[in-house]
Amino acid sequence: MKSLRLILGDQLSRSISSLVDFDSSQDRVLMCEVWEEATHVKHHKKKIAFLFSAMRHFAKSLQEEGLNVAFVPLDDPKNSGSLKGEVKRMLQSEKFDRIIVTFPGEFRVLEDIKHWEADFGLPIEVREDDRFLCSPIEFTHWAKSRKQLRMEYFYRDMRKKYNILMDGQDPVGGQWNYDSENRKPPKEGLNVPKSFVGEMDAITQEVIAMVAERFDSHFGDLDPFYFAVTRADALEVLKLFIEERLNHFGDYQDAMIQGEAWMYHSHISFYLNCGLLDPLECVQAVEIAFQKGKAPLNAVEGFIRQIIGWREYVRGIYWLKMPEYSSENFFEAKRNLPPFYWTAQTKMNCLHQCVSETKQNAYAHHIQRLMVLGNFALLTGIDPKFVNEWFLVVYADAHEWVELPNVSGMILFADGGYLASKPYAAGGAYIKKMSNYCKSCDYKVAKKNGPDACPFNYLYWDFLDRNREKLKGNPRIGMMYRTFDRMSEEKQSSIREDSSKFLKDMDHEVIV
Ligand code: FAD
Ligand code: DLZ
Ligand code: SF4
Repeated sequence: MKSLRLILGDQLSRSISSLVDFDSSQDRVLMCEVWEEATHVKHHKKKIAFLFSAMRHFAKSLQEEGLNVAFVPLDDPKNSGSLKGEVKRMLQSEKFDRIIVTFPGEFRVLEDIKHWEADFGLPIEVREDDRFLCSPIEFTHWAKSRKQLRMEYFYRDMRKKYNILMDGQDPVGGQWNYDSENRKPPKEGLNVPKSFVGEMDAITQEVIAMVAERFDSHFGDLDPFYFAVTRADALEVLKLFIEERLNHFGDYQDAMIQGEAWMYHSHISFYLNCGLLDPLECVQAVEIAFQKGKAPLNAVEGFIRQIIGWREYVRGIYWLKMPEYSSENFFEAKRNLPPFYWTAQTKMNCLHQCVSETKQNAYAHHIQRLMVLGNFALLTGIDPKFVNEWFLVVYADAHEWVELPNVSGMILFADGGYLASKPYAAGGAYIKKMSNYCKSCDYKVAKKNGPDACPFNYLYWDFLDRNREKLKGNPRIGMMYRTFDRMSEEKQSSIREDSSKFLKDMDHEVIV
């Protein structure tokens, strides 16, 4: 059976299920750079350049191996602009018996593919994406047997299933989770290692020039470009992480330092999500480092939890809850996204730093996304639709299956508590503790009210106050309401007035 095997931009793995049983005597691979995928949201320039360059390198490596690959570059004059259009063009030029594709990373794309069989009159085989450690069906079974979903229990099952950091039936070290050891504030004089800088070969240079020209109106800087775009370089990023950063990953997982965009994180999400790295190989490499005594348990367990726990858990929720999940809005938040999410022009130094780094790197680490950028969107009641779009645009690792649950579930609590047990809302004290941003801020983090008080401080209480009806039954928030209710009336009025003025200014695009 002659098969057309479509490889999408986030399926750059040699072991991808759509390439298994490839028949070199007649099959063809189709890969295409298409306008629709690059612009259905206006992705960060660096993200487009990264994915296009990685796609071109992957296609080249398949060709060098002898596979018959049709690669359609964006600037091919015949490029129809859509995945479906390119499959159609291929079918018009050559006869195939079936189309094979691996389960895509986005509901929108899956829905489109489902119609192809009827539209093209050809069988289409959608194969499972076995790069993930838990299939959507397995996750659905797991979820159905529970009243409440919690990542921690899912994670423990994954540890057991894949025998990772296990000592028989027990977790290595006697504890499943070492999170309480992973919240050290940044100390003075930390010497954060330099991050990976990939070599820009002719392919990458050509892609960058094209992106500069065709996607000029998109957000973000193209220079400097440092991403790995081949599997060999992505493996080098992983190796450097294990050798130079893993040791401190646990301790400083939540820490933020001005000017240190990369901290002790691994920076492998881009490569995991487009297929250049395999999650299990990363986890096993880190486990081996632990067994050789090269890294402490709190770092190793914390890292492994992110990958076999959070990463798989959010994907499970995405496929379980789509399409309704994309329109959840528990707090009925309606506010527009303030312009400083694009311009970085704000007096709040933490937000200024995080947006500036995002613009430059198409990367921010987890706590910047969660406790600064996300926390602000939650407290100020920005419509989840706009917040999701922003997060999908700006990060080079952003694909809807992972972005949407993190934004709607983890930061905005838009699903009413399906993914997380309480909103991750916090005042300025948390940012002060975990960063040095407040030292260079126009606002004073120690002040609770007044024009120079840290806005996070009053916005936090105002958020709780505004959403009392929706949150009062949450046992994890009850204590905060008791604290608010003990405040004097005068203090409560100041919180409401400061918040109202701040939000009004923000809505009128006054620089806040
Ligand atoms: P590390 O801190 O080194 O962690 C190791 C790996 O664990 C990551 O590479 C990633 O694959 C995985 N991981 C860690 N946390 C999560 C998580 N919450 N969900 C899924 N995987 C996780 N991650 C994405 O890959 N794409 C996104 O679009 C994305 N959007 C996010 C939006 C918000 C609002 C938040 C709070 C988090 C988001 N994350 C997303 C999760 C996390 O912030 C990134 O995976 C991480 O910052 C990537 O950097 P790193 O590779 O250095 O991660
Ligand atoms: C993110 C992205 C971009 C920017 N461009 C393409 C592209 O031109 N061709 C392609 O096959 N994939 C691209 N991707 C990744 C897709 O969005 C991803 O393949 C779908 O979301 C399906 O998972
Ligand atoms: Fe951010 Fe408030 Fe600190 Fe300024 S004072 S950096 S706004 S937390």
